[in-house]
Amino acid sequence: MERTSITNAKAKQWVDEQVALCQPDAVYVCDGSQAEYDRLMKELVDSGLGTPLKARKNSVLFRSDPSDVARVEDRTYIASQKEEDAGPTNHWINPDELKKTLSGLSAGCMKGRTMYVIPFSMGPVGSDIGKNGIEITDSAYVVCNMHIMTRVGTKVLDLINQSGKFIPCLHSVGKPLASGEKDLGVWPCAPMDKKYIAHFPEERAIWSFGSGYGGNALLGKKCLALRIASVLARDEGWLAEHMLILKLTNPEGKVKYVTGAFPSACGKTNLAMLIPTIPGWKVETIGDDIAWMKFGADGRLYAINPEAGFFGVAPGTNNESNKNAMESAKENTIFTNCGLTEDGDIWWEGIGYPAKGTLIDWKGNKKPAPAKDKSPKGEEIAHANARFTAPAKQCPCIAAEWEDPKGVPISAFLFGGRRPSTIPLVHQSRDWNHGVFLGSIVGSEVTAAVISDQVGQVRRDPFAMLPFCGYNMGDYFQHWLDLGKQSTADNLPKIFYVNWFRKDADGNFIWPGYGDNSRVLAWIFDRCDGKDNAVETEIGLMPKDGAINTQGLNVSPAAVKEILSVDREGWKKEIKDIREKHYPKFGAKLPPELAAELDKLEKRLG
Ligand code: GTP
Ligand code: SPV
Ligand code: MN
Repeated sequence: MERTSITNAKAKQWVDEQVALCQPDAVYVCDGSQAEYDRLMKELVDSGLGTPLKARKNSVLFRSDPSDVARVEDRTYIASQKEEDAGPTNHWINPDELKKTLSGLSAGCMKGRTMYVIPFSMGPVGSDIGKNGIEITDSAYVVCNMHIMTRVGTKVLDLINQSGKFIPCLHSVGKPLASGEKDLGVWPCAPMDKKYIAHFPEERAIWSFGSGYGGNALLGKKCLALRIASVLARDEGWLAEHMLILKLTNPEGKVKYVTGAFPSACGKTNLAMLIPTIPGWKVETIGDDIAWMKFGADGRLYAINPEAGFFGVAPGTNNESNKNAMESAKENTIFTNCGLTEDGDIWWEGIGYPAKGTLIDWKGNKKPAPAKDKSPKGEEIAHANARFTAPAKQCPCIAAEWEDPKGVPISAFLFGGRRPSTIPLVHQSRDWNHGVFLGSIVGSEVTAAVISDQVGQVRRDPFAMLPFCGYNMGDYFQHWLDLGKQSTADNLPKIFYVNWFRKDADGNFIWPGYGDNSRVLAWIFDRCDGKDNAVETEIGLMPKDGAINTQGLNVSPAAVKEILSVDREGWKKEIKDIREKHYPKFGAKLPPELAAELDKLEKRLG
């Protein structure tokens, strides 16, 4: 068994213990090289799990098991010592009990497989702000995805060997093989009631069993960079957030950096890469999903993107909506649960062109190409949560400073979600605490990014962190309020609430979104630049008449007016829902400042 490169006693002991428990046939320590990626990918193709795409250089399509297509929030646990520390929005199990269950499931779980040991860094290797982890997995698919999504390799292992500091992440698909048995092209995973995505916040450890998909299995992403990192951030006075980071340049060449927290599949990747429809403005990408932010010596918050790739939603992505994402996934990309065309390319609903001939859908069945680039519900060629895994460096609009370990100074935080009514296109908080209030009340229609019977229903998703906060959400609100006291109003980012998803009576989106969101970004930029472009309303600051550039916009002035006005009746219902159903969940942990903001809003609305 080759394990020579792990020399640190603590790391070696941890790996040895997992070998004894999981009983793999072989152990392999990853070096992060292209040769390693190519070799593992070839094995995945040879085993029938991956289909190389003739039409796309160095790219492979995977089809998962139909039960293993998205995050599983019902099977995701925060196993803190005390139940109260997981809080009302997380699933809690006693950590000793959960470890017992997981140990039982894991005994011999890697029989017939290779155990891969992946040393990885979230953030630029060796930077002060970065964190190192070791993911142990029995999935070569996970190794290849981790190569793209994180920084993997011997340099990271050297740092771990020197320091002994790493976040242990144990992953198994939970499908051991009998002697001579092979996967034979069938995606390995365990049944739903045996899946566990477990976090031990006090130990800073992660243990994931039974799923091979996305955030359940690529443990650097949601498990480490959000759930565990949010706990570190609380303890150390920083922020780990479900936020895109973009660089915005105005026609005069002035630059501001903006982050945005929207729930899963609500537009972060698209906003991070947008091509403005208003002349002279430019958007470049720093990150599309996660931001880690710390105060600099100047009192401003600096953000880094801990990831190295995009795990982006495929359906709806096309050359009109997000050309930069299409270009990012042009080659060297892993596609999961997309359709396959006769000429060996991927296809999905909303790709921007109809397919020809016969397709193979995400379940592996042959199907005639739909007449348009849409399919009837339930008959999709690509799964609604089909994804591409693409290296960030392939993005044409990646900002030059995207890997700067210092991070970029943030001028504005955006919160948002899919709200068909009530919430206007944009409004700004009156001050920091009001902004924290806005973050705390974010709601959104549940999307296919999670396996749930609530898809399509509006649920509260505070700060877009409902599935990702590793501790009590009431304490998390308090953490945000406390951070606001650590700097001055001038230095703190301004806070905005946006909504691209208002619908008309026929259920059509009123706002065209995508590139036209630049019109809102420009207003936000000017707000941060001290321009007199806002009016005070009951709910906060909103664009003055004419302050949003509507030149060339394909929306009627009446409709623009509607989404830029205060829906008083809608907001009254909103307040009632927050007061009766949302805030009571947090009990004594609800900071009084937020209850006070709710009272003030109600009073202003009269
Ligand atoms: P996660 O990776 O799950 O965290 O998602 P995300 O927040 O990055 O969402 P993404 O940008 O991938 O968008 C998800 C879906 O929303 C895609 O199908 C997009 O086409 C659609 N979408 C994104 N932006 C807009 C918009 O401005 N308007 C409308 N109507 N749809 C949008
Ligand atoms: C999300 O669900 O917010 C994602 C996809 O970004 S996953 O990595 O699967 O969590
Ligand atoms: Mn996400």
